[in-house]
Amino acid sequence: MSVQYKFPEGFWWGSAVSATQTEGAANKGRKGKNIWDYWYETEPNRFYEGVGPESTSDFYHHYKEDIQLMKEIGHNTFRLSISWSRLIPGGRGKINQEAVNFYNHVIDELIANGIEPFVNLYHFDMPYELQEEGGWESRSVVDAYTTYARESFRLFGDRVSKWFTFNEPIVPVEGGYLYDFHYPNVVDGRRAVQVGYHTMVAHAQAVEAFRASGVKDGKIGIILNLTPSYPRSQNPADLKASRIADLFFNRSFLDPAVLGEYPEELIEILTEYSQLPVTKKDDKALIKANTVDILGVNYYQPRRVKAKEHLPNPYSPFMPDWFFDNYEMPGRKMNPYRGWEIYEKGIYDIMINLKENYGNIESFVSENGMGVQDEARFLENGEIQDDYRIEFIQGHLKWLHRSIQEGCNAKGYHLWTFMDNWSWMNGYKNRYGFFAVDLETKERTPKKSAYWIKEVSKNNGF
Ligand code: BGP
Repeated sequence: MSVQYKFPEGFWWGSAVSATQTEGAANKGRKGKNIWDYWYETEPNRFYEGVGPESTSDFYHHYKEDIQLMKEIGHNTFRLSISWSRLIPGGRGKINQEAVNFYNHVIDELIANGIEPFVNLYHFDMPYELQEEGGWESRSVVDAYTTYARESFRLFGDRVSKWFTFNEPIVPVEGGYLYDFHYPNVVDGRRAVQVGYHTMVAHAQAVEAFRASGVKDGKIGIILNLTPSYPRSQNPADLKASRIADLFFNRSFLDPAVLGEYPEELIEILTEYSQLPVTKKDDKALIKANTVDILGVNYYQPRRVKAKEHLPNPYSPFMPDWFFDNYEMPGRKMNPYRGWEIYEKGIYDIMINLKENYGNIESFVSENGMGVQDEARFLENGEIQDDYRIEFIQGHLKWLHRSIQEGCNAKGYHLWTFMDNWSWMNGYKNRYGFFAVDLETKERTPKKSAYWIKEVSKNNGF
């Protein structure tokens, strides 16, 4: 078979999951409560079809079977997250030995099957007690997170060498403090800025702890959902709008994580509107000294932006969208089953940007995927015929391939996600997996894309 798009040797093929969305056993194994457990208990109606975080593929009990399936479809890497409230119920204090055993088993099983574990520490799942203490608004929570990170390196760093501090840290800022789709449902730009800033300090402290931990040949990074910001036109007002959206939603984490400093223009805007966060004297040096080794890039869709058409209400709390409006570009290609734009070239633009402006940092696509509503309609002869997903992945891989040919330092591709999973407020609305799961029987069924990716991984291209 001739392979037109051949990837560099050792390319990472795999998929990504998060603890809350996959493990299940939300109240088992001495796990503490996190904000999702709490929010679901108190407001179940806010979750799609009233389905909460207890309802998953139950990776907690099925990990062995799942790791065999990963091996079967050619994964050589797999990203999971540790649940903070499972490892340290309550967020600080005593380590839960049952959790240590569980993660040890998963890590050992992956390695025994030739799959390198990539471990992420925080995927939207604040321990409930720490949220009560103020969550990311509170500096003591930043320190509790650092201890959690240090303990994780100590417990698992002998076998795990790729570590990530946060997945999409901007999302809890947007969801929890700007747009009301994560707990604690605050809508307040000033508090959002503080949360984003403290997350970055927590990240830098974890990187520092990692370097002191002596994990052998280890790399530490962060996973960012980089959403290229494209202006409606080249007129100065549109260009400015897209630059500001980029500052808030990409560069607010990308610059300090990779370059060790915040963009001047972002600081100027926050200064002008009196929105600077509370900081400590040594933070600047801490962030400067603890930049990442590796960057995970999550990419689903671009952001299209135009100049603001209506002036902000001066009495409303500060919001990033004072500065731009989203733009629905006519003729853009849409995912008809999810409502997000599909723009494959975005992945290339991101990689070129990393090459040109971020020292060509080692990176990989840590999430990319196509969510589909009511996917059961594509079931034929017991298999979901997800040709649309194959086409989606292929389209993105072609652009990724091109970026590598042009010298970008991209090392792998992880699909979101391995198996259909519970997705925060969206429950099981959008299906993303290579595998479908029956939530009653827990039976796993490969989709057509699972057979396809198996070939791609085997041939290291397509
Ligand atoms: C990313 C998150 C994942 C997952 C994915 C799909 O932003 O890292 O956790 O939720 O988005 O999102 P959804 O199921 O809402 O379509």
